Amino acid sequence: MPDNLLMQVSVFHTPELVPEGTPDCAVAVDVLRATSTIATALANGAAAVQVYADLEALGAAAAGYPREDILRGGERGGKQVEGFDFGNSPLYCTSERVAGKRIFMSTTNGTRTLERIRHAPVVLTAALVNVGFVARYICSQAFETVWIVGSGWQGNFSLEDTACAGALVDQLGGAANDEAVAAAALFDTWQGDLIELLERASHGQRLLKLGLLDDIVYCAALDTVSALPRQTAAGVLVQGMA
Ligand code: 3SL
Repeated sequence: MPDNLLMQVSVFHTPELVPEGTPDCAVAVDVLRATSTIATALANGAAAVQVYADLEALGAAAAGYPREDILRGGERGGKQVEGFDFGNSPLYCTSERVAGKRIFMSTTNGTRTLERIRHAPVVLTAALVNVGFVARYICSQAFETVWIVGSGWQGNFSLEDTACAGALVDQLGGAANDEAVAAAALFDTWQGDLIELLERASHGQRLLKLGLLDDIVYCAALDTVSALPRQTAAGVLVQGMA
């Protein structure tokens, strides 16, 4: 663990557990699948990903752009929302489909997490696929407080988000709250078999029933996507890597 004594790193398992106050940097995590999809879309050239917890607000914002310039991603309960271009699969976000497009996205839990932390001066998203890139960026800054917020599932803890938070904690060092220590222990235990961990997770089980094993395998891979999703305006994420 790096010797980063000045940084106070806190993990919160769900957006509901985030306290009042504002950290220097807040990181949203939704390994299955919102933040894996955001990282993939931006690494493959999407102009931006705009996130909305509410489908009506998404529709109103998207209506301000020419149809050919945008894609709409909508997921509820793991399934694609009717009338949307895609659900929430990172595998949809190839460069052929997303390069140059502005993506309007709403998902069950991940977009709610981003709404909860949107007032922090620096807002990032992380998934297993890009956790190392996010960690390197945070370590290069002089943040005193970093909050890592899992999305969970409808208010409940999720294994995959906590494991990803633990991967970040391992790489950041600093002083950690109890949840961060537990998250690091979870990641350390499972880092050699992340596919198995995601398959055991309750949301992994839900996705398996929908036939989405390929998404799970993709989301379980460590550091395969070069992306630093960073908020530039409330709910608007762009690629922050040079
Ligand atoms: O809950 C969410 O935000 C989603 O990422 C869930 S799903 O993996 O798309 O089903």
